[in-house]
Amino acid sequence: MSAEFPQSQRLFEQARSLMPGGVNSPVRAWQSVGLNPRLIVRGQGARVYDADGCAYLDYLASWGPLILGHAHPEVVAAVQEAAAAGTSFGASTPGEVELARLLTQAVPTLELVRLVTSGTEACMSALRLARAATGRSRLIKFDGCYHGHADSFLVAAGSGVLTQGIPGSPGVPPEIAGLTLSLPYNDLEAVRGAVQRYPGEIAALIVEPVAGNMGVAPPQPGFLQGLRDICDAAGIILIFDEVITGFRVGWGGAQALYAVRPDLTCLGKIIGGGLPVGAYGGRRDLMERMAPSGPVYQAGTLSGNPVAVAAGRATLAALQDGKAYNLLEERAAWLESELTGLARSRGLPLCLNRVGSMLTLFFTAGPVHNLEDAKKSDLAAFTRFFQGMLAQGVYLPPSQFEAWFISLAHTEPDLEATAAAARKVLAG
Ligand code: HOZ
Repeated sequence: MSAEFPQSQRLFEQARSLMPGGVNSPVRAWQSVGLNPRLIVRGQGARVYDADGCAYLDYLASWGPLILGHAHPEVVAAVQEAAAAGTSFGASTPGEVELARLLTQAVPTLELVRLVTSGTEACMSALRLARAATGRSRLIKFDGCYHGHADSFLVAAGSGVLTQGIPGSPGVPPEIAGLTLSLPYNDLEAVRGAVQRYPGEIAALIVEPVAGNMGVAPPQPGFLQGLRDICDAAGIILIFDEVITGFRVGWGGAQALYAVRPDLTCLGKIIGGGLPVGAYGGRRDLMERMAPSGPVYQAGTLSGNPVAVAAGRATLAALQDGKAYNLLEERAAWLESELTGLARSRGLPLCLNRVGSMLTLFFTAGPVHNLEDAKKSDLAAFTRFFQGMLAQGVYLPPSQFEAWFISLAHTEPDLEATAAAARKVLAG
């Protein structure tokens, strides 16, 4: 590690002696970008500050939740007020009812919703419900999509699993992994083939309606509706994992943007405003199978935690006025056109995929429609870019296979500074 960052160095050395790899989630270790991580002590607006006092324009946004930026005053005030009234009761609170109301109004397919504490829990629970409702065991997912770290999903998964080059995970029994069929994203023929191969055996199909964990790969026209049609014909429960896209690509999520109705939806990230909240919900007849209305069990001491729920409500309130998504679109489109213009003028083999305020600059000429395409990226070139941008004060996700997130706190001058940094780094 560079001696220029002595505090991060000292703290990370301590961390390594205390936690596996020095981190509490593998993607934070920066292993694939040839550096040790900077430890972050503070965030404000579009910036984070490391332990050595350096400021960075932040496009990680805590991996997606911080659509308002760091320490947004209304979120901070809501958290302070909720914490002062008691941090956890293990009993129902009015705030949970309000968040559930907001979610069900914003996402009409959520006829009933259950709050949990993470996206992993949301996806794991939705899958259990689909298996219970259908009496079937198999699952279809897509290569490079990531639905949290529950056993059934760690098959050809994206995000940190992909970044680390681990195809699955030791500890997942082969009997469980064998029930998961992982197929190429955006390939309806592959889905039809799998459904024909296992008639009456597939409980659920789970998809990120905009893939974000192999880097951003938008659904091709007709892909999501095609999945809906296949699931309808075969009695398969269609689950949209909107943990990233929910309230990111628009109010109502990707299902509103693409006008396709899943049976179940998983949420997380933005709905907790930077605190731990997940949710799953959907068709009433399915959700009523969950305990205590029905026999399918799922529970949590901190589910619907009052402080986390307060952060989520404050975040959604700030997004609700309709202007927020126009502004995000405008700013993200500007950055896209600067970066693609730069690539074109320099003749660089780059491909930028963007949906709303989530984007990835792939170091390949593209197009990138699926994991195989994403893997054509020049990872050494990405690493040089990541390191160069960091040196220019721009903090990107430390992997080619992740999404950058633009927040409402990113001002026009911030984006201009980002484009200027990219110009400099790509020229070098
Ligand atoms: N979904 C996040 C990355 N794409 C997960 C972050 C983590 O694993 O810590």
